[in-house]
This record gives sequence, structure tokens and C-alpha cells, in this order.
Amino acid sequence: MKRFAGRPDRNKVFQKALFIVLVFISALLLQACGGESTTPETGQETGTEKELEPLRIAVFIPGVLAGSPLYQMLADGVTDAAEEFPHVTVKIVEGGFNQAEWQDKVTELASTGMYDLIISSNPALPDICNRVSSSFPDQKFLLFDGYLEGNSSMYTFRYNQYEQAFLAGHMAGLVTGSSMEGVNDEAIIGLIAGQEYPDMNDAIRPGFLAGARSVDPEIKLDFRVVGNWYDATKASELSRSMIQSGVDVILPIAGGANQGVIKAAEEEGIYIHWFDTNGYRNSPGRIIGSTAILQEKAAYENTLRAIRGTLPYGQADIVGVSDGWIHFIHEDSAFEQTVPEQLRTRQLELLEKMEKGEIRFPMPR
Ligand code: RBF
Repeated sequence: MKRFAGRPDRNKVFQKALFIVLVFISALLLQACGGESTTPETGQETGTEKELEPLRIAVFIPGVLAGSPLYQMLADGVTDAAEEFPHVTVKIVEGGFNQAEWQDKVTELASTGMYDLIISSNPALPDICNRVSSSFPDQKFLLFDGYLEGNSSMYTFRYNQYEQAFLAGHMAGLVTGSSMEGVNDEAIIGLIAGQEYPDMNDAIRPGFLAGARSVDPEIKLDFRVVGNWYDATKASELSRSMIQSGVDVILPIAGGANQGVIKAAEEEGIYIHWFDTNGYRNSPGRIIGSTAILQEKAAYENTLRAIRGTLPYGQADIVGVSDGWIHFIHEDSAFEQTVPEQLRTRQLELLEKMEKGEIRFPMPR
């Protein structure tokens, strides 16, 4: 049979098609097997997405978020760090004000085995988590505002609150000895605490008084306790009683109850020193200073370390003014408007010396 010139043989056409299909399938297979190369150290994909093992974090709030800036900063810092990684999830759990329940609640979180890491912030938490850790040794903990060394499942990051309170006390001492409107002749300053606890009695209270006495050794401290971290009415009553006995500057460290101190100070025309965050906007004209703890940054950076596997479990760090974790906020126009320049200058001189490490205080343990 004569073949038409230029007309390909049917067999050859079939062979050619088969060849093309095979080449196509091999290319697909190659891409599926080798196309997704992942750098093992970093987990970064160079080809298509690779799923990393999920990492689940629980943030335990020992109290409630509202009214306690240290807790809000904790939650914000952890959440911000986790949002940078698609495989990391965060659950925030409020433990409430009944401290007797905290250990059971942390135990419950650990016992589910659902969380690779439990994060919290409170001086009481290291001991509580240490007890939980003996039953659940694989459970990891990252704890701020507390101190415990030597548990290989736990890292703690504590702030030198003696230094923080010293700065506050110095400012309060300057104001109580000044001729600012509403300031009396008595050399008495006040501190209202939510409750008594070792950091309060050994660091904050003595640091506050020592700071004030570095201005005037005659200054006395009126110290009162609300008995919880929420009763604003009680805090207000305590404030009025203190004002009656000659107090004109109060440092409130009572969580949600601080609102009661603000109310009394506004009505009686006295002053407040704020702790932990920038409080100048809480009562314009009444707040003579704010010592800030950089807890949001600490929570963010240490959560990143935990996610990357570089958190030094077993270690306990204490940070203060000279390493930048505690600051007296003077860069706020409200500070300038409320406090006379002469007092601001003296406060800044102290701050500068503490920042340079020329004046430093150990955190009592
Ligand atoms: N500070 C708060 O602002 N809100 C709270 O609910 C709160 N609860 C605390 C509970 C306990 C058992 C302890 C020891 C401290 C608590 N603090 C609270 C104080 C907090 O840890 C820190 O000392 C202050 O915020 C001063 O930085």
C-alpha cells in the first residue's frame, strides 16, 4: 500500500504521544518529590508550604485582665509574637480572684496535655507551677514578675521593683516637699496595696520609702491594704482616711481598685504616682509620675524565644533600670504640665544615674 507522502505512520504517532505523556507525568512526579525543599534549621520553605508541628500556648491570667496593666501587656505581647507564626495558637485563660483555685486551674491546663507552653505573670506563680511541674514534668512554663531558678521546665523573668519603687518614691518625696497646689506641710506619703506579699513587703514598700527619704530623711510612709485587687470603694475610703492624716501623694498598687484612689485624689485635690504603665491620662493634672515596666516587650521577645526553641529553661533573670526594662516616663507632655520644672530636673538626674548604672539597688530575695 502506497503511503501518502508526509502522512505519518499511525504507530509512530501513538509512540510520540505516549512519550509526551510519560515526560509530562515524570515532570509532575519530580516536582511532587523534590520540589519542596525545606531548610531543617529554620523551617523556612524554599518551595511549596510545609506544615510545621502546631505549637499551642496557654496564657494564664492570675486575676482578670481588666484593670491590671501587667496582665494586659502579657496577653498583648504573647499574642503579637504568636501572630507571626501560622503554626502557633494562643488561648487566654482568666484565673479569677480566688487565689486558692489557681493551682487547680494551672493543673487542669497541664493535665489536658493540650498546651506546649503555659505563660503567666505573678510573684506567686513560680511556686504554684513548680508544684504542678512535679506531676507534669514535660509541661513547659514561661513566667514573668516572679522568680524560681533550677527547674528545667521553667524560665522566669522578674523585674527589679525595688528600683521601680525607688524612682516613684523619689518623685513622691519631691512633690510632698514642694509648694504645689494641694500639697500640705506634712512630710507623709502613702502606698495602697491590693494585698501584702513578699515583693510588696521586701521590695516595693521599702524601695518607695527609701526613694522618698533620699529627698528628705524625715518623710514617713502611710501603708494601707485593700485586701483584694478589685474593691475601688474600699480603696477610695482608705485614700480619704490617709488624706485626713496628712498624705498628699499616693502610690496605688491595687489593680482595679486603683480607680477608687483616683476618685478620692480628684475630689480632695491630692496627687498620685502611677506604677507599671503610663498613667498620666488616667487623671490629667493629678498624676505626678509613671514608672513603666516593659512587660509587653518582655512577653513578646520571650515568647519568640520559646517558639524558636532558644528559651533558657532552668534560668531565672532579674532586670532593672540600667538594662532598660524599667523606665520613669518623663517624655509625656502631661508630666511637664503637672510637675514644676525644678522637680522634673531633679527626677531626671536620678533617672540618668540609674540608667547609667551609677546608682543601682539589688532586688531583695
Ligand atoms: N497586680 C495587679 O495589678 N492586679 C492583680 O490582680 C494582682 N494580683 C496579684 C496577686 C498576687 C497573689 C500577688 C502576689 C500580686 C498581685 N499583683 C496584682 C501585683 C503584681 O504582681 C505586681 O506586684 C504589681 O502590679 C506591681 O508591679
